[in-house]
Amino acid sequence: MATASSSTPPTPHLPSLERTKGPTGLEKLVLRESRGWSAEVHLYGGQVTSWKNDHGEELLFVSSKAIFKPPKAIRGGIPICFPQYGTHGNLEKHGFARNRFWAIDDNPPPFPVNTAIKAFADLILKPSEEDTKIWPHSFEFRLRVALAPGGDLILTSRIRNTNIDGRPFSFTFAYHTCFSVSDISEVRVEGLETLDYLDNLNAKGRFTEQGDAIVFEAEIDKIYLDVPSKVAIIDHEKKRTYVLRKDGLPDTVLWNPWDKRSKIMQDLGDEEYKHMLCVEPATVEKPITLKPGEEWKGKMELTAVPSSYCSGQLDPEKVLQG
Ligand code: TA6
Repeated sequence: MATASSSTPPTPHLPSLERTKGPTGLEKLVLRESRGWSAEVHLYGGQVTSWKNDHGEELLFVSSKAIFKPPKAIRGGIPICFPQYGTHGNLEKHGFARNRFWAIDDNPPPFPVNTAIKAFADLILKPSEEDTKIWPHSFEFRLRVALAPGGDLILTSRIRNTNIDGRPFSFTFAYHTCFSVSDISEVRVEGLETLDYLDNLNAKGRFTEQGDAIVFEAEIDKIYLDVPSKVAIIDHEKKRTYVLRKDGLPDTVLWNPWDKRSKIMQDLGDEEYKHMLCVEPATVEKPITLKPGEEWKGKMELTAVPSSYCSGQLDPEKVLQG
């Protein structure tokens, strides 16, 4: 069982970490912090599928048509794209980590200690023999999912090359984070202005973003490059701002399939694109290369705050500089 301190349970009845099963029998871990925030992570895909605030409101988008059954990856939440992001390589799209069963890591190597965090889970993925036929490398992928006091959701990935034949390997990676939004046409994203991006809808060509915050009026599938560590997603209608901080992940993908593509996706409702936005810290343009024994770390931290939004201006004190 993953470790979590239970000396001060968050409520008289609910433990800070619980192992349970979803409706289709897939195992998941439920994390709870003392003020009532919670998160869920499925062992299938090592995928976070829920993050709720202290009012019980879901902050991540998971499709009502999501298929919780292998080999399909779960549509929504935070799929892990590894060892390949998207179609940037010869492997299946987004690699195989998102449709493998991860194990609970009972004995993770030391982690920088934050004693305030009581609710966390450690998962591990090692390649099967079948996997090494697809990608001929040995690795240990450790994922820690933590719920900080106050509700921040923190994902830390540690990937180690365990090849014994001296060979390095290279990979690309993304936290394919799907946020729940009230109405995509009421959302804007700040922190990506003027950056270069690769446009998946335009033969992966390289372009430069305009100076304004990004708003959504059509399908978007862009990989922003060398993105500063903080991006804000402002949901006007919901009066909620998500702040995404990242470390070790230079790029950030923005994706919304819009109406036409939604209609051809089996596991997404026709109108659901209106209520989702994927903002995905990633390393795509420059793959990570690890020699045997080397480890890479990539971290994402999500905060959801009531928007202090006034006359079209995000309060910079509270969000991008906070
Ligand atoms: O990250 C954006 C993206 O690569 C898009 O191109 C889009 O197709 C999406 O991921 C979902 O991919 P999937 O394989 O889950 O259907």
